[in-house]
Amino acid sequence: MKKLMLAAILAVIPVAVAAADMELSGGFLRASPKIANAGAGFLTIKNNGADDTLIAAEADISKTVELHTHIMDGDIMRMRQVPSIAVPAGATVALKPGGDHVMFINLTKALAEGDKVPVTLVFAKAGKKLVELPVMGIGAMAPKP
Ligand SMILES: [Cu+2]
Repeated sequence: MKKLMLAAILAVIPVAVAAADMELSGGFLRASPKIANAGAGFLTIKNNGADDTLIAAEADISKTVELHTHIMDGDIMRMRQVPSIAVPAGATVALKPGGDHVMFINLTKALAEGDKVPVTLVFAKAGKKLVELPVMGIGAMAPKP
């Protein structure tokens, strides 16, 4: 019986290791200068595990949280919602100004510089990852060193 239980515990460990394989760094959040009452979140995702996909993000600072990218429409850069963001095995994917980002629409809280906003990233395989994004001023391009 003890051996059986040990086997059951060991069988669970690889899942826990895989869950730790998403390294989230360099995150920050800023109010959007273009859309009133919205904010954008950025961070770097390093995937040490298998091919994965970021499929959603959750936070309690806005009514809606979407995954966005930027596209060029003639000379104008526009934001567009995307259903998911690919995070291939071994890749480092940067969500950054001008590129992919997490969009917070219809903010329910005022974002003050220096606040930390808990954001849950939902990956298809790695599951939910909680990250705290520090709030930066409008137009900030990178987190404070
Ligand atoms: Cu956006």
